[in-house]
Amino acid sequence: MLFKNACIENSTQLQDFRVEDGLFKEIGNLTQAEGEEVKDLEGKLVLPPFIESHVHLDTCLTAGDPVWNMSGTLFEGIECWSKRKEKLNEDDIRERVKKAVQMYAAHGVQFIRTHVDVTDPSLMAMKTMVDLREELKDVAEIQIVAFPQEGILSFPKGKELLTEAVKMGADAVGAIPHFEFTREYSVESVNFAMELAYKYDKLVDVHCDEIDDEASRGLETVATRALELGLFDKVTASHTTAMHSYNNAYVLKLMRLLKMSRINFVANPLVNTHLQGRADTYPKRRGVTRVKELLEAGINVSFGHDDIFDPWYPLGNGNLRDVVFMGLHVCQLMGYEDIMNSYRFITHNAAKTLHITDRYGIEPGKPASFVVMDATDYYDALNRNAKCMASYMKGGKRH
Ligand code: 17E
Ligand code: FE2
Repeated sequence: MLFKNACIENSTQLQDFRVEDGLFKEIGNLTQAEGEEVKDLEGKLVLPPFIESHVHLDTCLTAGDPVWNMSGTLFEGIECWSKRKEKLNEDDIRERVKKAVQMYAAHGVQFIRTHVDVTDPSLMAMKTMVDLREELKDVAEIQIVAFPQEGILSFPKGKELLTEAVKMGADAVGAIPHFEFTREYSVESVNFAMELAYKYDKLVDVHCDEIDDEASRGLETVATRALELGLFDKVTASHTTAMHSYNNAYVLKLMRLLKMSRINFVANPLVNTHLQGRADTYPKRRGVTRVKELLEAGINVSFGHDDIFDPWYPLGNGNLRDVVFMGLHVCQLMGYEDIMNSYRFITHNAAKTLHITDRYGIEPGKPASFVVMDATDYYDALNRNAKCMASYMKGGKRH
């Protein structure tokens, strides 16, 4: 099939591309072969599919059930979730996850990395998500992080539950060092998670320093272990909001290690502008990590939604445009090129985070997965909150 007149990733000239056997065959100025089906895209923007690099699908669509998070803190969110967790059953998880994944799909998202809480002796959410990953594979490719929400060392049998979740088929191992009872537990939890990932050949994605405490230093341990174990870009540090509050002298030193470690970062601008700074009077910190500085240092950063309507975030509809929009404001990335290229936070940069670059991107030989936006370029798409007109996965139209 031949697609004509596409603005591929903000290209100034319109291009055509051919899809054959589910792959991009060629890109350029192409002529219709005999009997070939043609679709004229009339200058619309074509991007590789959007990628949600950080969300909690198991908690989605539970805001207010059984209680609302009144303080807006991470910690009250964890308490609210702990109450909701008692009521979890398979049907409940299935229904909510399917709904959330469909919401994402309608906005052109085809890849989702979800954290799944494994501080639950039944591992109900983990089991169900492993099934759903397979069931929903034609809607979105789901990656599962075994996430110890209430700690590895600070939760009964935390190590065993995390190990069991990895054996059940998690794609990545998580940790939450800033939530552990002590600094010693915090370091040990990161070591444990990363050695587990190394042993079972898994990716790593740590909820790292999601707190306004400038003394929260989980990140240096994550980066050091990524380097020493040779895990490098298989490792991601999510949130890292404490970095917003670190002193500049420490960041200067830290940057060297971060570059050497080659780890990825995920910022969650919607959720962390909401959750952070809650213990401040005025001025109130925004608490989003140092995105601009990380990018300038050549470090990969993607943006995630983190939550859709749950104890940590009471809004959200699966449209990653809103994540980018907030991220650009809060990180002060509002130059022309910054805005034009900002789709990269939810496409190419996120593909690096998910470690899927081998099968991602609009290039001959790669799976023909792409979205068509009702816009002339991404600046226009972002500004007008343009609709996703179509989403093709491996050559097939999904939406
Ligand atoms: N759990 C957590 O520890 N941090 C978050 N931002 C969310 C869940 C959403
Ligand atoms: Fe999160």
